[in-house]
Amino acid sequence: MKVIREWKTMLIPYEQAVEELKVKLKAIRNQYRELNEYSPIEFVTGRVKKISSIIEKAERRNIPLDNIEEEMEDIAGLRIMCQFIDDIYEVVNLLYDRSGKDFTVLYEKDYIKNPKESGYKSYHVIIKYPVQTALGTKEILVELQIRTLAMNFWAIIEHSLSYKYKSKIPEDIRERLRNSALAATRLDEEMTEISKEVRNAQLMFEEKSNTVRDI
Ligand code: 0O2
Repeated sequence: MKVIREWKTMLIPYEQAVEELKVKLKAIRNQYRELNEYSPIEFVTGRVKKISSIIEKAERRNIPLDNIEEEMEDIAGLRIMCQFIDDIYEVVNLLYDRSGKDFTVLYEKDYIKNPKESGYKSYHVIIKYPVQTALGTKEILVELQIRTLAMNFWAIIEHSLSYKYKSKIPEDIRERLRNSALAATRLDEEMTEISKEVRNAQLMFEEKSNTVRDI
């Protein structure tokens, strides 16, 4: 059984990984903005799982505490929020393009095409990230959750209700949450349609002004 001090020591490289990845992902967003280009990344957050949550999950998933670093992939987690569903896939491609450089993509879970029973939607990418420590390089697992603002809104509310009801949300509320997940999906789809219309209108406007200039 680990004592608190041992847990804290174990978690140091995880905190470092979260901080470094936040800087790297925010830098990608800023590069787009400096080039005056649309950024598929809206904002990034990150956290290291609380010790109590690690122990609770290890018990629930039957993971021996000695194996958690190999078997629990979300001790370090980052969330990448996007405006539109298409942006999520652009971010995923971006991660694959960088794979083998700063980090290595191990696998993914597409809860957008296959939502969870709760209604949860998000795209999870698990990476292996090398952290430079005083004792040498340590490779740790990091979970990147990529989602739209609407998916994030839903997940935050559902998560806090889950916490309040200690994961036993009453069936009527679960049903309403599933319905609100569908409403969030409709909102995302509608926003995508609107953005396409705006882009088409912009293209038509640019073509028109080019024709006027050519005359
Ligand atoms: P946190 O730190 O409180 O967010 P499991 O955790 O066993 O259900 P698994 O297979 O270990 O799932 O990993 P998975 O499916 O990738 O889920 C891990 C994380 O995804 C969760 O972390 C949540 O952040 C998010 N997630 C998954 N399902 C749901 C859901 O139904 N609702 C919400 N709001 N979030 C979900 P944790 O462990 O909850 O920790």
